[in-house]
Amino acid sequence: MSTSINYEDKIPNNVDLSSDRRLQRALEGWQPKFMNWWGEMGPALETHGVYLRTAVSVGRDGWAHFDHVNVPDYRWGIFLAEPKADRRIAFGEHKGQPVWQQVPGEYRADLQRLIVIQGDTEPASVEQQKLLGLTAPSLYDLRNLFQVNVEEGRHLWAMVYLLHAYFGREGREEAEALLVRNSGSPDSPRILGAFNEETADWLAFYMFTYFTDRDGKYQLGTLKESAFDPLSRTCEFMLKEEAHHMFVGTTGVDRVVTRSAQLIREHDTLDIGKHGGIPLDIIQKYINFHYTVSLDLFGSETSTNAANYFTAGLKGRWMEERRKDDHQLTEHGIQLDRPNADGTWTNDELSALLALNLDLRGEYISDCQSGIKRWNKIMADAELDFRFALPHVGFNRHVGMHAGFHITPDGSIVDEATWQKGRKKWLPTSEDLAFVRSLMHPVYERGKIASWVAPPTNGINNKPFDYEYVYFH
Ligand code: BYC
Ligand code: FE
Ligand code: FE
Repeated sequence: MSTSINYEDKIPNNVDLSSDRRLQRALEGWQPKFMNWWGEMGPALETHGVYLRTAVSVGRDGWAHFDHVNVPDYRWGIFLAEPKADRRIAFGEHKGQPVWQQVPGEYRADLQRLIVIQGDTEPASVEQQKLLGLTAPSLYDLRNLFQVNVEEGRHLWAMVYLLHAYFGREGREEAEALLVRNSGSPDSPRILGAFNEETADWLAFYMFTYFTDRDGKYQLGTLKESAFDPLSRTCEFMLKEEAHHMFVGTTGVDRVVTRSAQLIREHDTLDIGKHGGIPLDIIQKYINFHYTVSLDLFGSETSTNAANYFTAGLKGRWMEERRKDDHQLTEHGIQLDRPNADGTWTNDELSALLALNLDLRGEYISDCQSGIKRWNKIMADAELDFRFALPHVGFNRHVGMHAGFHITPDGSIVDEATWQKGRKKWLPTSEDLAFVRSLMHPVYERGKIASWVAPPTNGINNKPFDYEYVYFH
């Protein structure tokens, strides 16, 4: 298997695609369907070249090449990280055995399901972000949006490659279905909840790339541990691309918070809406919303699915190889607070094997906490008393043991009436959303920026902020 990327083929790849004519033909048959989907469901704004990075190798340094490209001409392809010599299964009942280059018959259905769920999220996010190009706050931001979009499109390619190469006819059918389901469609929605929500404005986009792409990072991290080596290598390279998506989210929220702080200082009021800024309480409500719909993506706290995936070697834990235990989890326990109908909490002890979704969610939550710390440092540096916080893990949940309970951001179990009254303080109201949307006007002059967000401290690839990241003619 060669690791340098072949751009001569119709489908760029580093998997020696031309040596397997059947597979190549099948994927070349899917390619025009992907292009049709991109044309219909991809970015609504037409441009004449965006400063994008394209993968040129999968190695550690210098994998990306930057240039202006016409977005539909982006070279979507199939890139797997380099194979590791003598890689062994790191966990579960096959621990210590060589990893698999083919799908074992008994795990076919489970692996296919994991790949389909992962694959479904990628085009979903492109669909959710379709209209954002019409209101970008700067050329720099517009470029970042398109970068994220083309890479999510490539992540779809990554999963479709696995489906075509290893899952036969059923895999090809699933690959077609990935282009048929659509975000928010009443008849054939995307599989996971968060991917049917709207990403209606740029604050939502930054929150999505902070909180929801971060779920992607953690899920891909567990699939990278997989005994099915092609999946592992695929996810490893996707994680490299993913880092930029989260950078867009982290620095995006930083810049909104920075701008709001400036306006508060300048006008000596928290009520900065009339000065073109986003009030801090609205930012907090967006955090509450995007964080909690992303928590739902981790599934139930106890999951026999997750336990079976682990035991079989299909999906590991975050940083599996660095964990200091038996990697089989036959006897460990884990503590968990469970809500009760009478408004109290009960502390339960669970088997660690059943609680793997909870384990991953815990890693994710501590990572999210680092964003809160950054944004509060911006508050402190501006000498403002306001502090952001992550709401309680049970707040606004629709999946898992908190679903069906009304839990406030500070973790009290309350009745329906109290919930309904508090809701408008905790989650974005239709007025909040309309207000944020009213600030969204495109700013497409070089070096200019919208009123509600600070410019970035650095440009992309050492270019300045006022670089012409996007051509319009
Ligand atoms: N919505 O046993 P449980 C990304 C279902 S993001 C709707 O707890 P499990 C990206 C579940 O299917 C990363 N249904 O579930 C980010 C099951 O149904 P059945 C995406 C849900 O399997 C930004 C039932 O409830 N990757 O890459 O342990 C931009 C019982 O649940 C939901 C993955 O998720 C939900 N939220 O865990 C672009 C990795 N949650 O079987 C891209 C692959 C659960 O009873 N997926 N259900 O009919 C998985 O590992 C697991 O399937 C999940 C769920 C973690 C999602
Ligand atoms: Fe992705
Ligand atoms: Fe992403």
